[in-house]
Amino acid sequence: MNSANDNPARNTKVMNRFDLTSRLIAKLKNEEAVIGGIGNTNFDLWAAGHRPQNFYMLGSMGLAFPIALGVALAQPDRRVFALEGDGSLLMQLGSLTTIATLAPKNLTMVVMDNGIYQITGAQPTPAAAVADIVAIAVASGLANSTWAADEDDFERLIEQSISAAGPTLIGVRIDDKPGTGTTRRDPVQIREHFMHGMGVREPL
Ligand SMILES: Cc1ncc(C[n+]2csc(CCOP(=O)(O)OP(=O)(O)O)c2C)c(N)n1
Repeated sequence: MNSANDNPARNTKVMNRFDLTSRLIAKLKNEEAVIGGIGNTNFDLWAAGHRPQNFYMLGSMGLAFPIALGVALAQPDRRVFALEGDGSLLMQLGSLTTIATLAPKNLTMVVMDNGIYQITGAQPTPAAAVADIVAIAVASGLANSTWAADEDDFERLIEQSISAAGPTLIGVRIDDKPGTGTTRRDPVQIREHFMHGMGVREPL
């Protein structure tokens, strides 16, 4: 019988969202799309260096992976990364089975697991006590799902995902720090910039 102490996530290093996001952004050379989930994941994406290919989700939890799925299906030749908090993903777990079924091989998902709803006051998420998000992803059909042991492992898993035969999910344990920046809260502008970045709008 497994207990919370057997959770493989507990054996991984506690890292930092902004540091990991910056490491990811530093690797991008091919106009890859990056979708940041609500709050801290998109704040740190913004702070890591705004790019026209970044999309910043405002308002609703759990939509980074579904939006990224749509982009990955619409533009199969483009690599798509999605960053989501553990609390947000737990509100939208059905997206994992949908992604496993449609299986776009150009999609890499990163779950930033701090075990809390940091931005609303650090209430514990269910993931903190009992759930193993990577195990949930594997059971949802996403066989290529792994906890990153440390920063080097995270970078290796990101690179590996680019040539993977199917979608990849990477779980990272992170500290309780808030996001580093603040996204400009203008959804229309965010959408237009992103569509331009995806090459589906005339230049602004
Ligand atoms: C559907 C919905 N429920 C609740 C909220 C309020 N809310 C906004 S962000 C957030 C917590 C997000 O937690 P997590 O995804 O784990 O990210 P973290 O804040 O820890 O970085 C909550 C509860 C919301 N925006 N949308």
